[in-house]
Order: sequence, then structure tokens, then C-alpha cells
Amino acid sequence: MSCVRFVWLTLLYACSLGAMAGALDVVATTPEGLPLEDFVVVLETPDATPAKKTKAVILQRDREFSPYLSVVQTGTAVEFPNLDPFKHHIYSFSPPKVFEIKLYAGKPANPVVFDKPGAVALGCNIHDWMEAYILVVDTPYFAKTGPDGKARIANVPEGSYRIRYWHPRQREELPTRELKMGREAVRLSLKATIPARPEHNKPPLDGAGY
Ligand SMILES: [Cu+2]
Repeated sequence: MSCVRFVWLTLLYACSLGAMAGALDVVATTPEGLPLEDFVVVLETPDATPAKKTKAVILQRDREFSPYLSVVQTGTAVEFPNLDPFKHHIYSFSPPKVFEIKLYAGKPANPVVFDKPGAVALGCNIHDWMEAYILVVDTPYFAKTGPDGKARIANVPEGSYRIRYWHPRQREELPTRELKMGREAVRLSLKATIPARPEHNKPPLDGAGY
């Protein structure tokens, strides 16, 4: 068993467990030990193959985006179906993808293709509290933690990677590091201080859909 240790915010360590082939398992927690959701882990490699017509869906439902966070590979076409019985008007001013879909109901005619890597923040002109994030990455090897703070990147070919972390509410860029992946499972535990999601100021639904 090999074990690499280093300090990042509090502590991050990797242990090769020799159980599963080519997988990265991540457990993210707050400094208090609570599970940290929506923590993105990305393995970058120059050998990554471009996305092959990948698709993703971000719903508008109950005056919210769902999911709150998506991670997609560069070139992914994202659909934004509106499941509410009233209109939304969604937009992004983020440099990797500036767009808007003006007041619409149902499914927009065309998906939006995210063709540059980076972080994109989504909003809605009608419902100020609606927010969602898309992290566009140049690799097929990524995962985000669920409510249990766990994430897995499976089927990672052997080789050297740069591991990056990202969270929609991070206050600063998180450090990167090199990571060698073999035919074994690698387990990472990390602790990070991420501000809680602010309380929504979501008013009761009125007849006009606000
Ligand atoms: Cu809306």
C-alpha cells in the first residue's frame, strides 16, 4: 500500500487500496466532518479524447434549476426544458458561454453547446433566486460529490493526471496536484471550508408564475 499525504486547507491524503481497477473515490467533508455536496473532482490529461456528442439536461421545475450543479465535457449540448406551467428566461454572462433563452415554455428548439472550458453561472430574469452552475471540463474523467459527500471517477486509464477541485461556492482557486493512476482504486479524503448555500428568498407562487 502506498500513501501520499499533504496538507490542503486541512488534510488531503491518497491511499492506494488495490481493490478496484483504475478508479478514484473521493470523500469530501467540512472541517466539522459533515458531508460536503457539489464538490467537483477533475482528472486532466493531455490524452483525453474529445466529447462525442454528449448531452445533458438542466430542468426548470418549481421555479428552480435542477440540478444545481452540472459538470460536462467541452462540446456537450445542454437542454433546458421548462417543466413549469409558466415561463422562464434563463441566461449566463459567464465568459465560457454567454447566452440567453428568452421567455419560454416547454422545451427550447435547440440545446446550448458548451464549447469552452470553465465555470458558467446560470440565472433567470423572472425568478431572481434561481441559480445553477455548469463546470465545463476538457476531460471525460470527472465527478461531483452527492449529499453523502462521496464521488467516484470510474474506468480511469493508467497514467499521470492533474487533479483539480472546484466548488460553485469556493472563495478562491483550490490547489491542484499531480496524481498517478494505476490499475488500483485510489481513495481521497479531503476537507474544505465552503460557505453554505444562501437561503432562498422564494416567494409563494402567485397567479402569474412569480
Ligand atoms: Cu425562472
